[in-house]
Amino acid sequence: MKSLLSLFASLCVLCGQLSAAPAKPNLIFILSDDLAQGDLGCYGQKLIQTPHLDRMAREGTRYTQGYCGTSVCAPSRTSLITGLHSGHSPIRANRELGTEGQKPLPAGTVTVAQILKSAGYATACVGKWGMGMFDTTGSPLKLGFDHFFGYNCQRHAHSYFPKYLYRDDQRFELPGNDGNTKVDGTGPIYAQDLIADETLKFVKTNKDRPFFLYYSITLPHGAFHINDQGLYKDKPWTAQQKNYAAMVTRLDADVGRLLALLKELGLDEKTLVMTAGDNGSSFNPQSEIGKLFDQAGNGLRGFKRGLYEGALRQATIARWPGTVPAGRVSHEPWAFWDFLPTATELAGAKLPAGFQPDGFSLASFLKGGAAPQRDYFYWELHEGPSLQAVRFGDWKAVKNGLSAKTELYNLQTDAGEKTNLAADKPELVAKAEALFQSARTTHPDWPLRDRAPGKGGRGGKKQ
Ligand SMILES: [Ca+2]
Repeated sequence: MKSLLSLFASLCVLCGQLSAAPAKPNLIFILSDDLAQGDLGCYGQKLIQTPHLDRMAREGTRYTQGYCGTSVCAPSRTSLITGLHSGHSPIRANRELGTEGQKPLPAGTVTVAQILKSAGYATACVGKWGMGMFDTTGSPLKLGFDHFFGYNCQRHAHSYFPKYLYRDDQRFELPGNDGNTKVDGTGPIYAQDLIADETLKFVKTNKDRPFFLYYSITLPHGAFHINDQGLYKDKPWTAQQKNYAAMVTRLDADVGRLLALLKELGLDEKTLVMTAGDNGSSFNPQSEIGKLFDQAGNGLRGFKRGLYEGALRQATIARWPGTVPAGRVSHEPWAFWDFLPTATELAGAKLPAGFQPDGFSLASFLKGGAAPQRDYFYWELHEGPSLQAVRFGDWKAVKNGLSAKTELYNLQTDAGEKTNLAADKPELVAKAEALFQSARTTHPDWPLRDRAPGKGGRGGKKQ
């Protein structure tokens, strides 16, 4: 009997191995700057064409409650890379340094790239970095990336016709580009052409070994520069509206090129591709672009630099043929700080001793299982008044400044966060306020404030 059981156990192990996803799958995370759910056809957009991302959603799983790290660039990206939510992360707002670069990730920061590199992965960041110049502790080349290509600095990335980019830490010139970061930027070289080509080159070069590509595409963030308005040039829209639509369609096309290459190289079933925006829509619904395209979509409240759902829920899709279920739409929540533990598990890697991410591995969830259970999600942001938000179960609490009253919403019945139930649910407000204290570590750079120092209002740089 014992031997029969052991034979059965061995067969189960064998079956498991045969049906299992490949060991050390390639991992690609495509992070689009300021892309919102409402930009994509698969989330309801009618005017902007996104056929490749829509197909990716049909061939994979689309998530309606995938949350970003927090709702501006640098701290949101820090959560993605470090596995820490913004109550524990070293970067909790955009902070500009000098003429180029942002406040760097400190020495000793653990990153998903380091973990994957230690597991034998080739690693690259292509696009925009924004977490420290090359001569600082926050250089991508010191934090696990073998290769970097693109813009180091967020402000530099506002120009799509920059005067230069970086290959690793070496600057190279783009002659003839005007580097204008406002409007009407122009020049012979559209940076995204080079960035898209570099992603394809990296995949081709590393097709025979495991790789991690952090494709940090700068579109469709402003300035709204495009070298071809394409489908939209004859629309009865403003130039800015045409440019924005063309930028979204352009990033979609470049995702399509990458997916086509994976297929061509026979890598489809060996590669998990995930996409997201780094924060929700950057547009007030009454703005020129927001009014026409309704990026917040789905009736969600708020946008970039706030902590309502329209700022936090991302256009998140995962595709991995044969492993991630096709055509699934999941409404279960997860967040950027889950990516590091997910990648660690999928790669068969180990977390560094003593390092505890805030996130949970989504490996089973991605493959069709349930999302990990957790006590809460937490966000904070220090662009102006210190904002805090927490979600536990269906309840979401938001506090828009140190002295602000805590608001409470039931996301199950009120995803648009229209009805503040704080007065009716004092016990839940008390729970939220306890989490506003316990979910974060104090940090000298990020004290909770009603106003940013030296600012008259919301303050903070816009990225
Ligand atoms: Ca952004």
